[in-house]
Amino acid sequence: METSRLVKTGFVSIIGLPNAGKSSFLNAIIKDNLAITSKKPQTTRKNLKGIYNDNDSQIIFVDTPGVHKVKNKLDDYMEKSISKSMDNIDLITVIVDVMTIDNDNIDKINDLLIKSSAKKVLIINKCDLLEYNENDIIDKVKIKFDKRVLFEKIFFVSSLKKKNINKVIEFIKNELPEGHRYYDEEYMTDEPTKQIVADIIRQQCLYKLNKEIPHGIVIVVNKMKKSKTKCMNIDADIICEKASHKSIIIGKSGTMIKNIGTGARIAIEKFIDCKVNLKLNVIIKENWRDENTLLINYGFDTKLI
Ligand SMILES: Nc1nc2c(ncn2[C@@H]2O[C@H](COP(=O)(O)OP(=O)(O)OP(=O)(O)O)[C@@H](O)[C@H]2O)c(=O)[nH]1
Ligand SMILES: [Mg+2]
Repeated sequence: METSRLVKTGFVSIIGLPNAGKSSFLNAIIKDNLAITSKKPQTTRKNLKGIYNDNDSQIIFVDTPGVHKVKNKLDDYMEKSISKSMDNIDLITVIVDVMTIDNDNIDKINDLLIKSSAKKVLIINKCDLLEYNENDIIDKVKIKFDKRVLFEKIFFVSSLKKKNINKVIEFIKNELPEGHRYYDEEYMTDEPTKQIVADIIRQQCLYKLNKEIPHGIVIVVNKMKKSKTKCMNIDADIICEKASHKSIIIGKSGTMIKNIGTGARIAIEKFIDCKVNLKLNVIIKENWRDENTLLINYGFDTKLI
């Protein structure tokens, strides 16, 4: 593909409540497993760019954390990330979960949308989960949004089954201005591989650990180095908040940490297409979600959003 030619290009933010399927929507567009997803809310903690390329467009999608109540400084970082994703943006996609829309509280999303002059598209997600009548759903959804929030278009989508994703892309493309590509075409994200690896390990923690434990976990990848045999040696810390959490993460005779390690190793190998040797250490840092210095060390620096 030629890079100097003018194409349709721009930035598109993906916002919504936790668990609505924002990261799954990004993955459906870019690549399975670029963004981690899970059944647990607050899976995404940082904005993540996914770069869509084809012959006549480059669309930079920005996946964001779910809009939720701020209880600590990490939540505050997440909230600021959502607002930042809407600065200088060409279009906002708002994702709602068709299964929960009746009970969802979207006041905060309304506040964010009212403030933004960007074009807006509503994505009703998880449509594979029920038989539906489009007009009934649109009526239900419309009463949730403030009258000042106007959507250019509403789509019924299944991110999991990739239903109607192409229609969304085609629509967005037509809404974007012409310009030069912002990124080389081989890039699907500007996120460092180390951060994606850290997220893959955290995804295994979200899958395998219960209750509040995964929410208090952060992963730091200390080392990622290819050996002479072309195996990637990765050394990472699983940081948790309490001694009791550490024992659960390690598990009886180390079974849980082994389980997390195996799942993470397989997923990392798939992502980087290379054999992996993964070493995990469990470390306790009480209250890290409220400590500025620790948050900065772990990559949650509000100045860098
Ligand atoms: N059946 C079905 N499940 C979906 C669909 N999209 C997402 N999910 C599931 O919904 C859950 C949440 O998906 P995520 O993509 O992690 O949601 P999110 O909005 O990014 O969540 P946060 O990062 O926590 O804000 C996961 O278990 C997904 O597999 C869909 O189209 N159909
Ligand atoms: Mg997410």
